[in-house]
Amino acid sequence: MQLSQEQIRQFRTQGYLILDQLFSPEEAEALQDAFERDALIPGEHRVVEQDGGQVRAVYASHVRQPEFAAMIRSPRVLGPVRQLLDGEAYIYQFKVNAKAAFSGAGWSWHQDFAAWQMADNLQEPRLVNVGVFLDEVNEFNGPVVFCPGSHRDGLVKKGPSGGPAASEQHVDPEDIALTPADMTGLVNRHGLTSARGSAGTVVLFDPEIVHGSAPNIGPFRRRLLIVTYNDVDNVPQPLGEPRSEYVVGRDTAALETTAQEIVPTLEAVG
Ligand code: HL5
Ligand code: SIN
Ligand code: MN
Repeated sequence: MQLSQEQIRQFRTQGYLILDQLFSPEEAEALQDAFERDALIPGEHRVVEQDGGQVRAVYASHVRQPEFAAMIRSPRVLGPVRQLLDGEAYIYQFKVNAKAAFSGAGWSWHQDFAAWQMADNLQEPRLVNVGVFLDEVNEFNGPVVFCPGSHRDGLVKKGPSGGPAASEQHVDPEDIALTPADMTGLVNRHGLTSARGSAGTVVLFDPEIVHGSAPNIGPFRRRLLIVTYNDVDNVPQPLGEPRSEYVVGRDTAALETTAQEIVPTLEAVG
């Protein structure tokens, strides 16, 4: 699978690109089931909401669940990722942000690369985020909102801040949040748009695009998988101890595509 020149142009100018139903409803369902299984496994990689109740995010499911291992190596994903990176890719980060119905909290306005420059001393924004909608994303369940084209301005707050992150497990966007003053100028220049679609839809987005999302006040949960691919020539050079492997991948070898299906075929099962 390859992106057209027009799709590449759209990604470069807008900072995001929606691939409607890149995965089938059956594949989305298999990924939902894999997530439900994985979310039961306790550990540091599982982040709960501030009130201690529901699961907010689960990291690194691709090393535990075969459906995710197949998904991240799918030619449908790796093809476009390699095109956009113009190089070979490995997994920098894998997470599912699970916004529970009626209660899932929002994510502050931020730029991903600001976190990775600060926490991992990552040199270049040569990454691609692939957001996979495990559930339908609509206007009620807290879609990701983008400030389209904002990635072309680079980082709003330049240079590594070096400050310690407030969250211990991962850098929460709250720790690097853009201020209302930052956002006013950005929104005046670029406007806002949200990424919505049915389960199985994919949104590719730039590591420097300004984004955030509102709490889920609706009756529909919103499980959003985000896998971040990094260029193999851009491995982070942490100044101190590297962050835990569940949050920043250490297998920096170029990923190969797989023929493995997300939904196992009958022959494979039998
Ligand atoms: N949680 C990520 C990390 O690397 C950073 C955020 O959306 C990505 C800002 O700890
Ligand atoms: C993020 O940027 O990691 C959070 C976006 C979201 O899940 O709404
Ligand atoms: Mn983000």
